Amino acid sequence: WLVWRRRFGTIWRRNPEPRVPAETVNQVKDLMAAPRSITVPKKRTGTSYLPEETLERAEAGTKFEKIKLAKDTTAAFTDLYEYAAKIRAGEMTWQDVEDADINTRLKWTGMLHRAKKNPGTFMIRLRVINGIVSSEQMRFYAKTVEPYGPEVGVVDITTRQNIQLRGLTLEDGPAMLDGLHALNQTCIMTGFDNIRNMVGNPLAGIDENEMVDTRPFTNMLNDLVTLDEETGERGNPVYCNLPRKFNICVSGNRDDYAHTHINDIGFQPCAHATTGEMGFNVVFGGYMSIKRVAESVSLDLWIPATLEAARAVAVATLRIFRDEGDRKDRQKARLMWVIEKYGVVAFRKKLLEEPALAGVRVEAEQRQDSATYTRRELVGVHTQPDGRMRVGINVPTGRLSVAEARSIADLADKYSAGEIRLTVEQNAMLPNVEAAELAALLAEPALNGASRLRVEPGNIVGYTVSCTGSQFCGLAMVETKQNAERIAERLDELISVPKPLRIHWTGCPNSCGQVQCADIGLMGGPAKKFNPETGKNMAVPGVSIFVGGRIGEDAYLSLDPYKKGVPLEDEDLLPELVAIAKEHFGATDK
Ligand code: SRM
Ligand code: SF4
Repeated sequence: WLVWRRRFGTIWRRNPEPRVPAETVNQVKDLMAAPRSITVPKKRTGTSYLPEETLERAEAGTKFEKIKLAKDTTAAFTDLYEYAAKIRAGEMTWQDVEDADINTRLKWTGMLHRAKKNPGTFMIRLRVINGIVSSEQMRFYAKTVEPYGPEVGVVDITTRQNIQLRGLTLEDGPAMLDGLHALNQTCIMTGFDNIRNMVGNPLAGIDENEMVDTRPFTNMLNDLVTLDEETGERGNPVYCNLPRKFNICVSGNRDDYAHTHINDIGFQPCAHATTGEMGFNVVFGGYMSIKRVAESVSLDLWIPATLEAARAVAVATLRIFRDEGDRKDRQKARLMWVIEKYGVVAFRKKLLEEPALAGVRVEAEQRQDSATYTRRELVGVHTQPDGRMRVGINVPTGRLSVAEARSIADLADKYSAGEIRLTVEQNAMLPNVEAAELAALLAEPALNGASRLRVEPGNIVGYTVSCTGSQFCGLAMVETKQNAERIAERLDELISVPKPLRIHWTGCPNSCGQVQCADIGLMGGPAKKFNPETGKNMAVPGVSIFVGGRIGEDAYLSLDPYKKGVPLEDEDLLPELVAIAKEHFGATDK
């Protein structure tokens, strides 16, 4: 009895007499009554980082701001597991999940509900840092989507050098997330108001013209977003309540494969004019959207190419963006609008005053080497500085079937020590292929008809890019990937072009397919066509055509459509494309 009482006595006694001396009790009471001078640590959430003024604007903001405030987005990291467990236990279905959770907050776990096109299934947007994937990860993607069948269970390479998996159900989410984490990859904080995949140089480390190896930079930036510095856990609450999406990329050479001109922050490598020290000119505010497409602006700012300096620029910019970005109008909530609110000169001053940049050496923008530079191609076979080969493989419109994903993994294991690289043109590459093994690689059945993968796809098919389109995207006005693949093949039968013809497709004006950057950009939209049966012009799916976008050092965004309302049928579109290819890109009939 005594032993038992010593252990459980205080719990067992119904009315335990106070054991603390009365004097101490009174002291505690006084302390509680006194005005609080000690700050009680708040639970660290996305919202807890917002200053009072930002919080007020968020409270009066869009419905999405209210969703983020009603329940902090950091809750999604545990909600996913709880919902999945309950669904598996038969206690609820996905339809029972609160709308704001399933369609918005779960995006903080990288799971994007395909509510309109495939209700109950999710697209998973990964973080493929610098576009580098291992064969093991590629096999994991294939295994993850396989159960959902060939129509829905596909692996897409995206225009951010990234991967999206399709078909997953909510109850399968935790196993996918845990599996990814076990392979040192994540998908958290990739959708909605988050910082997207860190795009880098697909040739990092194997580049004869490399100025900066982008891999440490993209890794550092990825950690900044996805790791909580205080706890070491996944998900940094500091960036869990941004006003809108945010894009960062790091270029490693003059080719600018990462597209610094259309990212919110773009690091452009450039040596210091007097010392020769390698650094970055940093450009800001580039973006594309339904209402506005803006090229990045220079703030006349150069930093040394150190992780500390690049991190400081990102932290300072994100702090301003998070706290000062628009919360009332999502069309004005991108970084460029904050820059314009201040004006470029004042924004630069503000940025440099940020605590994160204290002690960081910032100089005026350095002038890039003026010698003419020719942008290099990524598709096909190219020799690396060490004599080995990089082999760029075309993945038509970035879509990989389960079998194709496994083929790439097998090829990587056999020829490139298990390494695969992705490009923003939605293609793949095998680096470090031994010259002696090249012939065997090029003779592999997977690259010669056994799958859609090809090393020599020609100047049209190999350079066709396409956004997701209406098959899975609820915002799409037209189907894109299938049209893009077919039109590229048909054009290739009709014409020859002397150099790559970059045709980009995008299903709506959000321009995920970056049509303004393309030689020829096709943006889904309304069109009319004469219908002989009714004798009237009828509404049909169509495209607006953009011509003359450029990428690389000489980047140019083609903002105004060349032609609008072209029906999306081969008999209408093909002649238009042939004519444009002949007039502007030196095409000749085959
Ligand atoms: Fe995008 C929204 C797909 C790159 C601008 N984008 C969407 C959503 C999430 C809409 C939705 O919920 O369905 C699309 C998902 C469809 C799906 O099922 O795949 C979607 N965007 C894509 C991807 C997959 C296109 C592709 O096939 O490659 C790209 C994924 C990149 C990644 O890995 O993270 C993708 N989106 C882009 C880019 C290009 C880029 O980043 O270089 C842009 C223009 C650049 C930019 O953001 O400034 C882009 N996506 C948008 C926008 C317009 C943003 C804005 O400020 O208004 C939306 C709409 C939105 O966010 O409200 C959007
Ligand atoms: Fe969807 Fe439009 Fe983006 Fe294409 S451009 S993926 S249709 S949002």
